[in-house]
Amino acid sequence: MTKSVTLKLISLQCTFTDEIDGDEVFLKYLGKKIWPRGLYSSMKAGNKDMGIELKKIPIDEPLIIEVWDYDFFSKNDLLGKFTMVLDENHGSYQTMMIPTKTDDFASYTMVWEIM
Ligand SMILES: [Ca+2]
Ligand SMILES: [Ca+2]
Repeated sequence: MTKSVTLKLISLQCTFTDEIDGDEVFLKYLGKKIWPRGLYSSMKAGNKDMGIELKKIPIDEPLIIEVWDYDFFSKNDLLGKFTMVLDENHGSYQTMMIPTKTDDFASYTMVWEIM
């Protein structure tokens, strides 16, 4: 039987945005938007609290969360992905986003916890 854990996504930290005037960020897991509740969260350099729980996440494969930028007049951009390797140890972790394009400016880090 596959073991699973509960994950808490604590905050999203932005060091550099993709767009000069800030990004309109939303996160997807398994093709579904998981954050924020609205269309997007406006991000500039700084932190945003997330406070979401993902339950029964299997630990036998990496958890991949996509970081998207909402665009009003063009297709939304996939800025990058968080790839989180899970185990059964409780604790806090930080994961840096792997950008979609290597020449991309955008830099995001997620703080999360295995409960
Ligand atoms: Ca964009
Ligand atoms: Ca945008």
